[in-house]
Amino acid sequence: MANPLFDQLFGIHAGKETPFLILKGGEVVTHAAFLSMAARFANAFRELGLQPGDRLALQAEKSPQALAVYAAAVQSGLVFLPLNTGYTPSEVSYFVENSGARLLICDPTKAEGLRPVADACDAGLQTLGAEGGGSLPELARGQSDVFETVPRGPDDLAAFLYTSGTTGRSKGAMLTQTNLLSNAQTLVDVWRFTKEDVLLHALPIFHTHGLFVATNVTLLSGGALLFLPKFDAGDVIDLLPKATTMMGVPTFYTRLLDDPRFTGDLVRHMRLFVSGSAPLLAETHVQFEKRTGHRILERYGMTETNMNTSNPYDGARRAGTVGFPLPGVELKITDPASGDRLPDGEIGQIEVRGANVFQGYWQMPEKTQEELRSDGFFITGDLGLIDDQGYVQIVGRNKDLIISGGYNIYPKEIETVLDDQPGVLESAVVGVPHPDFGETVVGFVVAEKEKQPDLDDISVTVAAQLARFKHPRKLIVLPELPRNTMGKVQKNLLREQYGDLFTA
Ligand code: MLC
Ligand code: AMP
Repeated sequence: MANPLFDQLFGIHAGKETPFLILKGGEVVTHAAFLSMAARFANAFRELGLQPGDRLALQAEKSPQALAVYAAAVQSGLVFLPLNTGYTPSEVSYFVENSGARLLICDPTKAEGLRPVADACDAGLQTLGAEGGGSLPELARGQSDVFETVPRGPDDLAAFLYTSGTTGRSKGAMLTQTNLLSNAQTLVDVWRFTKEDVLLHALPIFHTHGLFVATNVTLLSGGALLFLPKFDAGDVIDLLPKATTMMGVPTFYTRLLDDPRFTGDLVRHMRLFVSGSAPLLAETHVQFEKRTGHRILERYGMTETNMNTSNPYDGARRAGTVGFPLPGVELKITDPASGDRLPDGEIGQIEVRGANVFQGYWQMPEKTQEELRSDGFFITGDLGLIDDQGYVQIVGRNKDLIISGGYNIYPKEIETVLDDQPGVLESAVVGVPHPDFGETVVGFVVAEKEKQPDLDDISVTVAAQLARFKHPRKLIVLPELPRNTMGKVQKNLLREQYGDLFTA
């Protein structure tokens, strides 16, 4: 029996001395070297007692080794659970406990803080550093670089990606081999990836965009990644001459446009720029074309579904739209109240169905039922319409979500922390426009009677509990929150009133 995801992404490159990862300093990791590294990790996991189906959580800096942990997890039939490197131990604790992970791999600098987390959850703890050191590589060093791939079926789980929820509790989106593979195959086709492609990869590898879209598409087509540890405009500008394609969140493109070194000449040879994870402003689209002659291709996806729609490779890439449903993806606009399909041109909730759509949220049957219909349509929580030329436009969200620099932030999670602080009666968190991050977080607190909340103390507590990207960039004390007649907080009024805090 086979393991389709491993066989088609990784196995096909066995023994090839072709470049897979090209690092910032020019070092090359060939496909063969990468697969040897992955096999050693897989043998190490076996020695640690991991069994197929076990969850493996990884919170490590981006490196070839961290990517090889993904390959090793797939080869071993484990469920891979990548975690944002910004998460605090208390955030990581939830993911490890909720997923029942058997092993947590973290940066050596975080091991002390995470040891109690792993112990409390009865999980093993190994370390992996940004430069490839740590206890896991040490254990792997003594292992064979041959590993017999564990057989897996198309419906077996390959990954859990946690996505926050409106109730404040993150949900583990269960993704199968087919979910990942079918989407990667579609994207290779529609975006015309080949083994000649060199994709400039500056995204993190703990989210759908950097891990499944950029990496899987490159693996499947046999191309190479220019593998940068993070986005840095200077590094990207230095390396773009060596790339043929690039994928990024809108912040990447606005930061590049802000840099005078980013010129048309630098990228004339490029084949494709893709943007997603957050709305690309029409203005960015226009400026980018003016500067470079290239039209950014915007697409729309989600953790739960991988990619759903894309602007066309040939044909008009229209600013302010996310293009057409991908082959194999059905998309409809429905009335949020009745669930009935709405005619083209009308705004409603976006629902999608296809081999790309996840299996549900880990151990949350009610949440799964609320969002994943029995006929297979997933209610995305995004609001949109299909225009008269069939392009999908996202016009808003039916979920209380902020997207900052491509990271999703659920206000409820921050409100829960703010509400707990001394002197705070209640709070509300909203997203407001931000020139760099697209949106950013603002927190409003109402004081308890005759109390004065200490905003500095609150910031310190927030910092200890939540990842930096979730921290309110401004905290404001209000006498009361605006409410409608039903008593519901009118966040739209807060967004309107404070909408120009960062853009004025
Ligand atoms: C970093 N910071 C952020 C932040 N990223 N704050 C808010 N929002 C973010 N996204 C913090 C840093 O810790 C730092 O804190 C400060 O903000 C500014 O640092 P920076 O150096 O400017 O940050 P930087 O490292 O450059 O990160 C910005 C970024 C990065 C945009 C390059 O966030 C990024 O790579 N985003 C990509 C996210 C992504 O891959 N999303 C895909 C999700 S998948 P301090 O203390 O110094 O002020 C998905 C599905 C789909 O959505 O469709 O793709
Ligand atoms: P995540 O849960 O991190 O996968 O984020 C998914 C959400 O990002 C979607 O539900 C959308 O709200 C948003 N998103 C992704 N791509 C786009 C896009 N091109 N335009 C607007 N929003 C997007």
